[in-house]
Amino acid sequence: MMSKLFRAVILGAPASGKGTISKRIVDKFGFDHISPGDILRMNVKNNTKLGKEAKVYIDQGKLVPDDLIIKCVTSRLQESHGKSWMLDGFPRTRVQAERLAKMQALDAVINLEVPHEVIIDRVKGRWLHLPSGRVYNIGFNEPKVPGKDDITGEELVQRDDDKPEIVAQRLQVYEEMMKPVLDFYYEHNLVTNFKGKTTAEIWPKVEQFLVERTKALMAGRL
Ligand code: G5P
Ligand code: MG
Repeated sequence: MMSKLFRAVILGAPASGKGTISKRIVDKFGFDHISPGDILRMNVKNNTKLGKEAKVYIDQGKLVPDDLIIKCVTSRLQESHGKSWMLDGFPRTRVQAERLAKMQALDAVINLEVPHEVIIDRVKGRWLHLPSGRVYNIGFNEPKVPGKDDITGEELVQRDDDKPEIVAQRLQVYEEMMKPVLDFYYEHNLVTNFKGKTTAEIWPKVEQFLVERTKALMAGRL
């Protein structure tokens, strides 16, 4: 375990591989992985008040309102107290980025750049274990038993918002909303871009980057 804490966000279009890369970061570096999308989906499944409110937006491929998501992330960050963490898919608006900056200084912003045509192809084969957020894909990281999670053996599901028309809407929202967020982080000199068509191409670069950054943090150079 690291004695100094590392805090990062991982950004990228829908299905760019944030969850997949995050899982590898957790395995290699032991960071706490905080995915507001996963938290929202569990709330939808459990039909909570938050889930009922969020579902309306998620099903249309729209962002849930800032206040709702900020409240959700703030309370999850408190649980992460004392651990290095990475936030997956947050912030998605400038307001979210500014609120996060008030709560916590970041050490890195990892931005995944994957072409849209690759994304549209990928979501068709995505399968998800809802309680853990583990993702699979037909032809890439397939489950050992079709339709079942490797660890628990529980059912895998497909996401309602992975329908082609909703994915198109999510990509459009992403393009509109992310520019101000990235500009905010460029102003703070925090962004590192990782470009590629596959996780095999992107992951070694992210891994190398984090090895160097965490070393720099331990040496007091960050
Ligand atoms: P989410 O849950 O944050 P998105 O849209 O940002 O959703 P998503 O869809 O979860 O992102 P991802 O995590 O970037 O995608 O990608 P992934 O799941 O790891 O990989 C996609 C698929 O590709 C998987 O099946 C994986 O196995 C496969 N794959 C990975 N690498 C490869 C490869 O190399 N080759 C192949 N063939 N396949 C590969 O947000 C959902 C909704 O929640 C709300 C919004 O409504 C949002 O639409 N929300 C927020 N609203 C407001 N503010 C926020 N901050 C919000 N966060 C969530
Ligand atoms: Mg995800």
